[in-house]
Amino acid sequence: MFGSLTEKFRNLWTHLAGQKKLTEDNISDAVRQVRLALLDADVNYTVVSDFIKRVKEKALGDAVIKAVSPGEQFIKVVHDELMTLMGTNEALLELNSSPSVIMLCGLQGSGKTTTAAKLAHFVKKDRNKKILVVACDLQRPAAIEQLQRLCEMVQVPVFTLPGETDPVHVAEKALQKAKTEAFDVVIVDTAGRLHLDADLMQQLVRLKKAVSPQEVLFVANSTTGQDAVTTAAQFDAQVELTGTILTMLDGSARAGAAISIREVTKKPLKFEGIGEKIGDLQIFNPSSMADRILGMGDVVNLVRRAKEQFDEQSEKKLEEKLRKASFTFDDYLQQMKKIKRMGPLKGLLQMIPGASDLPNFEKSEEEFKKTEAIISSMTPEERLEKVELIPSRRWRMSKGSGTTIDDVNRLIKGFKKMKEMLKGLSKQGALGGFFG
Ligand SMILES: Nc1nc2c(ncn2[C@@H]2O[C@H](COP(=O)(O)OP(=O)(O)O)[C@@H](O)[C@H]2O)c(=O)[nH]1
Ligand SMILES: [Mg+2]
Repeated sequence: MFGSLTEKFRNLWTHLAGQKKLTEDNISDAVRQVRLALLDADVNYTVVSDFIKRVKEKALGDAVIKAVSPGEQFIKVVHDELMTLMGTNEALLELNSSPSVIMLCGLQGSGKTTTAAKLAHFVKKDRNKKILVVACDLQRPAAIEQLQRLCEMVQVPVFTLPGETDPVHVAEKALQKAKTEAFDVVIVDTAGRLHLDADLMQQLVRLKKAVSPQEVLFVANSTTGQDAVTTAAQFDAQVELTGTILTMLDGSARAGAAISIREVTKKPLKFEGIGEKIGDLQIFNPSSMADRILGMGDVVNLVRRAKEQFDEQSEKKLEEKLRKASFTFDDYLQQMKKIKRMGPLKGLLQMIPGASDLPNFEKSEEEFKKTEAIISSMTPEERLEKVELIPSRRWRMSKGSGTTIDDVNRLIKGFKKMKEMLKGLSKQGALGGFFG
């Protein structure tokens, strides 16, 4: 997701791996890299300065744990501070009134209408509530239809007043209906403009007064970086937000918006939009986001699932092998088999740090079948890498397994990559958590 930032942090992690303890000297480079990476990701300058100050204080403080390597220690400090920056815990919706009103606001194209429908779907299935969505964007002719079309898919009714030009009037009538018909949650979609303007703000202030929402959520297009931050601050000043929903996090979004909006508005990040489909909305999780920013994959979840499948004994042996760099094709196949048993492959592989670099990531299921066939057609010496895998051997393997020479080459490359990756993890002590 955050390609360049992730890449930078990964280098930094490797860089600190050999250090004995954290000193002003040896972290200065890492600190500088973190600073640059964050600025590069379009994080607000003041936010970065404060962040760096806290990271330095903590990293050099007396809380350094003996049992972990300095590199890990440093990453943990950065991780924890990132988490703090993004709110530490998941922030849930306040839905205690009857009905509870959620008002969405933001610039045009930020994803309000889509998010209104996604949110309706989410609240409906997650909290089992009766929901009414209100079309208060009377600015664009197609806006109401768009909302109706989306809500139809999740079978949530949309309230409209054809011919009405004042959104406040629509909202008031909708609220009346919600009260008499015992709706639990009312979601109000509002109009946006391309830029902030006084008219729009006035309208939102009046709307808010009319429906007294429990939640006023700012919908932010995270690809707009600093602009989204400035806009968030201005919306907050006018209508007092209760939180933010970040949209477009599926693209090549930079982490800047996620980090800065929370810090600048001091309001929690509640959800993240990760696609155009109705189901593409999830609760914003600061820890998982910090993981993603640091390029660690979703290690927490992976470990939890891995633990159910991997038996300790054989993992100890594997770790030993990795340390001695005697990881063989047989081990590779075994690991692949275990990973395969763990569940939907793509999701799982994405959770492994660095695994997205493995070849043919998209076609993993198919690859496994070929992998199995190719390794089965290797001689014992070949599997133990006791002989060089020269072209004639590779050709024989492809014939024996009914695959192409390209498949064989790719497998050998993938094997080497995994071996390298696991060796790297093992050196950093990360395998203790990963397999332990
Ligand atoms: N990729 C992606 N597209 C989104 C997301 N949320 C909304 N969109 C798209 O962004 C465009 C604008 O969204 P819309 O809801 O109409 O924005 P509004 O003007 O604020 O109501 C639409 O084409 C949506 O499908 C998201 O999380 N990811
Ligand atoms: Mg809209």
